[in-house]
Amino acid sequence: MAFLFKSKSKSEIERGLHRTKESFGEKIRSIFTKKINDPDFFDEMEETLIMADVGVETTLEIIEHFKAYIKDKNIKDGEGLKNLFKQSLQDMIPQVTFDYKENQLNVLFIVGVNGVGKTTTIGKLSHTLKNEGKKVMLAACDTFRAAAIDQLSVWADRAEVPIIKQQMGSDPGAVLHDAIDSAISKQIDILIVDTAGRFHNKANLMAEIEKLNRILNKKIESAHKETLLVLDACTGQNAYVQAESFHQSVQLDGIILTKLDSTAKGGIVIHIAHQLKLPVKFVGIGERITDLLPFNRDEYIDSIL
Ligand SMILES: Nc1nc2c(ncn2[C@@H]2O[C@H](COP(=O)(O)OP(=O)(O)OP(=O)(O)O)[C@@H](O)[C@H]2O)c(=O)[nH]1
Ligand SMILES: [Mg+2]
Repeated sequence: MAFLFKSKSKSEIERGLHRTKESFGEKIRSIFTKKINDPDFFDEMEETLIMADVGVETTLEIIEHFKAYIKDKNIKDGEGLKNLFKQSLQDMIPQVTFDYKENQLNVLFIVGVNGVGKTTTIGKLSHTLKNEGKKVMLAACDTFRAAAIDQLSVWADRAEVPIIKQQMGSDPGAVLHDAIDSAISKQIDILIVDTAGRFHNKANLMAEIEKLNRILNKKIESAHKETLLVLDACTGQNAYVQAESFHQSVQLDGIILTKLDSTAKGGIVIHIAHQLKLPVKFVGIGERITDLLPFNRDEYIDSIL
């Protein structure tokens, strides 16, 4: 395993999370000006976490955890208390890095419902990976709309990476077939596959993703594959429902959470990571090609607290 993405500076992380920091963070920080024997302390904490999309179940677990730490350490206020809360949050979120394998083809399937930011994220990923010296190729497997292929081509141009595509309506499986052949012959490090977000219905969408997975497994056994679900952080609890539903049908390896710059409810990160045991691997913090960060649990928690 190699950690590819260089850590971004603190100011970039804070820029991306400024809305969450200002609303969720401010409320949380103000709770810690109180002592735990204040009758409102835990009620306010519960309300603040739920309002920030942490989810009821996860919120109650965090508070229970926090109370156990308090009892154990016998700390009742100040920085020490805040640190125990920080620890309670850390316990809820797995810390992961992007799992990249050297000297072999890595394939990233980017899945998610329409409009969440799949294509944009692929553009950002390509740019970053290419800048880190990797050979990247794109596969336009969203053949459902002509605009989807055109949009991915624009991102391929911007990131200066090759793209394998066919006409609208062609079989996504055939595109993947071509892309794998081309990736192998060009010794590509990372093939990123764009998939359709809209389909006739959900069952068809899942079946299509499974079909692409089968094609990959059949064609090349040695490729390292990851299926990453893209979710729009602005959709809050609905993003959680999407994650749950995809996770039941397709084996997911992680989440990319986009549009964190546009929401004050960044608590959804904690909810998804904890309840589905799915790591958030990247976060989108804007529409520019550089607006993608590797998700870092501790930086995330620090920027809130
Ligand atoms: N503010 C903000 N906007 C984003 C981010 N990521 C994507 N977007 C915007 O979200 C919109 C949809 O992005 P797309 O990449 O087209 O989404 P998609 O999932 O490929 O959509 P379909 O192909 O229709 O399924 C675009 O306007 C993007 O600019 C982000 O991190 N922050
Ligand atoms: Mg798209």
